[in-house]
Amino acid sequence: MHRLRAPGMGWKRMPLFCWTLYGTGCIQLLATPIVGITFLMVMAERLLGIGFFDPAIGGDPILYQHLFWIYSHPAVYIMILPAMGVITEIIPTFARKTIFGYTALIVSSMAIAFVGYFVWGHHMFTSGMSSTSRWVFSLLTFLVAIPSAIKVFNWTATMYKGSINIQPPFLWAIAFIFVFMIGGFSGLVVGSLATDIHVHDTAFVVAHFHYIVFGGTGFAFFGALHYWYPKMFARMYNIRTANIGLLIFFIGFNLLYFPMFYLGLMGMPRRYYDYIPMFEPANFLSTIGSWIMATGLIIILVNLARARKMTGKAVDDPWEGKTLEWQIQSPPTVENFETIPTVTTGPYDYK
Ligand SMILES: [Cu+2]
Repeated sequence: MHRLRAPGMGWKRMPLFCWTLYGTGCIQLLATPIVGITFLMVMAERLLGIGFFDPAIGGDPILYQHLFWIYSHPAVYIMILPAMGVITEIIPTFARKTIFGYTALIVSSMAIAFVGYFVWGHHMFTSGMSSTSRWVFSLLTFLVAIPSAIKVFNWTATMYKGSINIQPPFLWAIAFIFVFMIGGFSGLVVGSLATDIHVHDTAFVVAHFHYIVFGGTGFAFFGALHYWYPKMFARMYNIRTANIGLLIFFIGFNLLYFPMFYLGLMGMPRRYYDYIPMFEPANFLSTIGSWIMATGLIIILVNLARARKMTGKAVDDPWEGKTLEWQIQSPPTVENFETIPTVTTGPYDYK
């Protein structure tokens, strides 16, 4: 991005998906070495007997937990930032409107990447930390919710008074916003000191995690697949089947994971396959949900796989997207462009 932008493609003309990848790149560069160093420490402990984490040889297991989460909280943003980028591409295309708050979306991506380094302690409220560090981590966790909320606001504002073209990628984006917000709100519950003590290590956390990482990244992944599929393969899938698959998947997803919020609040611990009789009805619903979700997933994947074999080429720009990839033929040729394009407008110039 620093060296290979096309002529005319200023920083403020880059598609926002690229900006989220830029933020992701920063996290990967700075956070991944931490887990690498941690593994080196584990090796030094096991092979050379240097006591880092094992109390028997003078180490501290809580130190391992700190190092793990200093990497692993930013790692969640490695998963969710590109997903947010995908949604930011899909919504203006199908609302036929310029993105609302382009700069705010860049700043929020970079803010998520930055603040994400300072909240790891929220995974360790019950591990034994000083009360001061606990409330500081809780406060910082609330701060990281702000840029995500800015994104949701801007996506909604982009759709406002747009001429909405309801197609599978757009429906995936709407479904993303719905499940991501449930994930986000439940994140406030686990990010607050008092309530986290109650739900820590319960099914509530499992529900929250899946609403963010599967409901967020997973939904955006399928949205992206349906958005760029005609570009990748020059074939169009069956729109109706794609919508039915999404609907079934969405119902199954919520039936699978929503009961876990209830189970966790009632005290069912995570990581156990067995449970007391009072937890049976909700677990039963969850199981049914998983079958419905799998059915939806099969419909979606079969529909996409079948589209590969369909005859008749999809048009190069079926959604009338404005970003550069839609200006070239489908599937893109080697090196994408025959001549280097000159960019004269912003990525979402609909009006
Ligand atoms: Cu975290």
